[in-house]
Amino acid sequence: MKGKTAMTLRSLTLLVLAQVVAVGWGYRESAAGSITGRNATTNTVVFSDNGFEDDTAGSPPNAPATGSWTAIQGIGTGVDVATPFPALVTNDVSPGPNDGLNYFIVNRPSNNNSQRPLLIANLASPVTGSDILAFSFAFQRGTGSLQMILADSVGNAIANVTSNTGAGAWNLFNGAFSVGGATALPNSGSFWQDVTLRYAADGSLYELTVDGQTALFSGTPTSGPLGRIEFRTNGIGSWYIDGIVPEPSSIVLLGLGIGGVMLRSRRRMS
Ligand SMILES: [Ca+2]
Ligand SMILES: [Ca+2]
Repeated sequence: MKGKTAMTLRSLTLLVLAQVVAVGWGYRESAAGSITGRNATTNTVVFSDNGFEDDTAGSPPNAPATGSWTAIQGIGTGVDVATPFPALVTNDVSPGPNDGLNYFIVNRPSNNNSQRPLLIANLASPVTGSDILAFSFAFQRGTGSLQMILADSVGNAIANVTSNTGAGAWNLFNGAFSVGGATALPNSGSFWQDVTLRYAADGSLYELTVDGQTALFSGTPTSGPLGRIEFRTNGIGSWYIDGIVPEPSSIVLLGLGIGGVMLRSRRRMS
């Protein structure tokens, strides 16, 4: 009996390990790093890009799986063509991607608005009423500063998230830039960060999570239908966005969970 129990335990251990490997492997295969917008209330994906993996380096982004991209090389009056085009898919080894081979670089070469690039993630359908938008991406600030504007579908600003250079760099503002300010969220120009903005269209929620730390907006958020996210530049310099990598810890936990369920059902059977 003891021998049989030991053997069962050994085979179960192998089974659990196989599950961890199989589930981990399958998860990476099926869910590459992604930039994702989700209506968290209705559990509907409203934007999804695989982190530019099927794109051509040196070109503007191609169509994402859900929603659309708009890449513009200059905003404001006097829009002209900057050389090189300052918002492009890249596979440069420095600083390198967060996931896969490709990522996106936004470079503002001068303070002239004609060289102020703009990348817009247009949601497939607006998030309205009390529904919550959860928008996730990987970000590296590099030498630049980000102005991430949550707007309605035609660009009226509802919220502004900025990541400037220096300490206390992640700031939360309302649409008019009149309320809000610095958070204690971690920031660095030299590594990728996982960023999630969660915002309720009725203004009842406005929070930013960076590498697992969450900051709440300090004022009363602006309300309005959420239609797009504009990734703008503030000052001169480059920053980068890419897909978020699924966490290995959650993959292992998923594997262990399935192994545990099988262990329990085996015990019931014996
Ligand atoms: Ca990528
Ligand atoms: Ca693509």
